[in-house]
Amino acid sequence: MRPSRVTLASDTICAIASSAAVGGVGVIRISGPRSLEVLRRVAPFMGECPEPSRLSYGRFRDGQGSVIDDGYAVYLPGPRTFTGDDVAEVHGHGGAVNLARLLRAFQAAGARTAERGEFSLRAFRNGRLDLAQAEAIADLVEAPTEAALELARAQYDGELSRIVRAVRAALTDVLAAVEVQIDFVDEDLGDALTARVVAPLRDSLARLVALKSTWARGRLMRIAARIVLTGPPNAGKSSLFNVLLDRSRAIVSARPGTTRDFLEDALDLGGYPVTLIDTAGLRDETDDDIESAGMLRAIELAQSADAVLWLHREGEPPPLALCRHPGLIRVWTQLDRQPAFASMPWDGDVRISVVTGEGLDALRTLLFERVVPAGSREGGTAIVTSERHHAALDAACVAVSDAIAADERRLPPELIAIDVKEALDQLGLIVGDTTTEDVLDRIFSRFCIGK
Ligand SMILES: Nc1nc2c(ncn2[C@@H]2O[C@H](COP(=O)(O)OP(=O)(O)OP(=O)(O)O)[C@@H](O)[C@H]2O)c(=O)[nH]1
Ligand SMILES: [Mg+2]
Repeated sequence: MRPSRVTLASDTICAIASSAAVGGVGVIRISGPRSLEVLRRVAPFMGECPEPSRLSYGRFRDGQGSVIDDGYAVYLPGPRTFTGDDVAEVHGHGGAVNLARLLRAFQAAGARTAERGEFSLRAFRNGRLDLAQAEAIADLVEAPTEAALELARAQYDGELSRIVRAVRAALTDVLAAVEVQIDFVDEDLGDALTARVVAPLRDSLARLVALKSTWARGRLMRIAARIVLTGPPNAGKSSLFNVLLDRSRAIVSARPGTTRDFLEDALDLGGYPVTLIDTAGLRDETDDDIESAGMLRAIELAQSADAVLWLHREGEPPPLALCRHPGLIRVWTQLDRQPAFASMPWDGDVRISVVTGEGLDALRTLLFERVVPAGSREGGTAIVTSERHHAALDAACVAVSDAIAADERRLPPELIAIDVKEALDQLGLIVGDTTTEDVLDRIFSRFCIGK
């Protein structure tokens, strides 16, 4: 079994903080009480007591004193560092092999390799960040679109936490008022106390419900919607796939049955990450078993998709399996080849040509509307983007509703107190005040090493 993270908190840890891939500069980060000692062994040019927060240039050496790289080093004494511990950083040359060698030098000098998310976990434990903020770091580095990045930044800046803390503070006051009722059970404290309980409970519930409702948008930011391109062979699915992705990703050819297995790629649809999937053309008959396997996959993928494009050149209807799909969009393709159709009335959704670009903006708008429900497009940046936070908010809403109902039914204050405490605990899970060790372990182990 892995040792608990708690017992390791006093170690000095090191990791490659930049990407280990090829890059001009690579960063190694060290954190812990022995950071300076470890740094001085690898970067002797730092001297006995380097000036804090100041970059110095020199050569890095391994345990035998051989030069292994050169670059900048900096020493950042705690507690006003990212982790709250003493921290050191070196900026050497980038590249996996070079950085691995530098890292080995730090290990030989006495630092242990950090576990996933261990820097962020330390920042959390040392009170530099709350849990929602620490989680936002992982979201920030993994953000698939700028809009998702924006939300991660807002959470990192504490926007979500501020609301959660404000509601927790209000509920803590409510709990105090309820406990007074418990203590003075024989006296009739009357309306004054009701005002200190019911009104703030209702206000808290409204705020929690509003915050919870942002999950509709946050979820779409986190879990890419799936859009599947279907249609008869040669309809132009792969051509549209390439145009939407803005690169030649799929093979396009005038030969029907070009695409067989499906292809998928990530697309930024008005700030929302989506997965676009190109599939094999659907036709009634084929004696090619590979093609029919491809067609089966196409149908399966389309059935479970958030949106399905049915592309066709001649008004062919979608197969029965798809025609009731709620996210179906019927697209008449290759309009430039059939100018006569352009003015004809038609009950499909959009007509396009990838050659002239006609209809493509309308198609993008339609896709956006189909994938992102109207109610979830607006809103500030205090958005719930985590399943975990959503579950806690949900439970907190239930608990506060129960407390309100208990008060209305004049149930004993002890029962109201139980509900309010439950809500407080649930909200505490979001900011990390009531989170257990195994939950912390699970959260931080999904981080990258070096974060
Ligand atoms: N003129 C014109 N040709 C198009 C257009 N879209 C596709 N084509 C052509 O139609 C042919 C078939 O295009 P693909 O994109 O390969 O069609 P597909 O639906 O992926 O076909 P399969 O993979 O075989 O199912 C190619 O020769 C394309 O160049 C269009 O908008 N205008
Ligand atoms: Mg194709």
